[in-house]
Amino acid sequence: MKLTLPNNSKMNSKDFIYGVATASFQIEGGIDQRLPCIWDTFCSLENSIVDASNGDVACDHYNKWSQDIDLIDSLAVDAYRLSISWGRVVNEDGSINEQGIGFYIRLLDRLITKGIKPFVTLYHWDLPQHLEDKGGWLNRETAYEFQKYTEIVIQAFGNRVHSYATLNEPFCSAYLGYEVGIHAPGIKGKEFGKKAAHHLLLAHGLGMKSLKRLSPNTLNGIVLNFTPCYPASENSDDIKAAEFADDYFNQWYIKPIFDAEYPEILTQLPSSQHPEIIEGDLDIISESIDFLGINYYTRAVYQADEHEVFSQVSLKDVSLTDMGWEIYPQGFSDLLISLNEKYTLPPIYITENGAAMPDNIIDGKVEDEHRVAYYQSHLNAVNTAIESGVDIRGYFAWSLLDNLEWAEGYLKRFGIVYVDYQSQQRTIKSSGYAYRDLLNQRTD
Ligand code: IFM
Repeated sequence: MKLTLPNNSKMNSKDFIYGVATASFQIEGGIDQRLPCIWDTFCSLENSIVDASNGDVACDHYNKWSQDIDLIDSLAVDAYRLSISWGRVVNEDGSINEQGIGFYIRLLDRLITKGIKPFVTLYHWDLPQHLEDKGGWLNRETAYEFQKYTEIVIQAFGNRVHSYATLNEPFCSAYLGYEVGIHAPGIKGKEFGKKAAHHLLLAHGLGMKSLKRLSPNTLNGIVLNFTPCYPASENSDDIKAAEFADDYFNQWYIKPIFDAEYPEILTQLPSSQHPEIIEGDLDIISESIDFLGINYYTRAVYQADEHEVFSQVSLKDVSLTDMGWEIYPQGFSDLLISLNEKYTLPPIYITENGAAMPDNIIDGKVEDEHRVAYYQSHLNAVNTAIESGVDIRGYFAWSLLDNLEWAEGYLKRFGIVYVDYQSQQRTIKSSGYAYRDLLNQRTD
């Protein structure tokens, strides 16, 4: 099966950037050369990770980075989105870990030699444990520590980077990590989620200020994930429930950036759940950005709930990925179009999209046609949004490699390249070849 786009699609142009994405903790391993992070600690807790695994080796990218860049190059992509491990580049006393910086500099230099644009994410969830010990994202000071770390990275990397994103998916860090506790650091309590979110957004704003000052020529922004919320029925209570959920899970992270305020539902939340907002915070958070990264995987459907305002409905007879997430490409175009209507957006890059599928390697091949179908329908959805006037400049497949899927361990495979975790052998899947062929057929 091939991936194709309509002849007249802007996505066929070589100006449209295609890439693959990864994150440090999910692929690197090499834990002896960095500080412990909250995910190391979380993985060591009983019953935190489905297969009781950890990031000690992961895809051994720390050692295999050079051949992984050859692999990326062989996929004909324009860009590679990676994240930096904070605890690999900054020591506990705030000094620079030259060995860690050197690792990334070699990697960036190799990408540049190959003509691949580095899209660097500064924070993809691996907070150094010593900062968590001081309160992590519940401690306002962590936002200022992030700014210091950002400045170290910018100065060390010089002009090697094409684009910087401050944070990846602050919703996941805040809600999954500090409210429902299914991600590191595993803290549970409604009173914590929005507090952590505020400090993450503050970190983003402070980081943006440093990026603008010290790295004005890179494309600087943030990556947000969205799971669009649909009502279970036309009933007005269900519609209100879906709107509330949307504000709680999605708009909460974008509205302060573009409108310098939290969604109106803030007033409906008990004061124990309110973040502590100091005067000037929202001005910092709403620092203008050069691009918005959007990650999309699925949608969610909600109904009114007399106890909880909203509850999620599990749909029957719909196609699911191996994560149990509904395959709903229309949610992607609906999302992009609606965000474009609600906010005055800078150019958008789709920084993640992809699917976990139960892949098997047979006779040295992984024929993941379901994943190819997922990519096709979601690329079409991006094209639909572009045709409706949304300014989308790029698309990154999640993920380059099968990797550590957080609390799911290594059981869920998102890669367009299969990883045998015993031998660390990489095998390009059918989806990887289809993606490469799509990119190679671009003409202008
Ligand atoms: O693997 C994750 C990634 O780290 C962040 N976005 C969602 C992906 C799939 O769950």
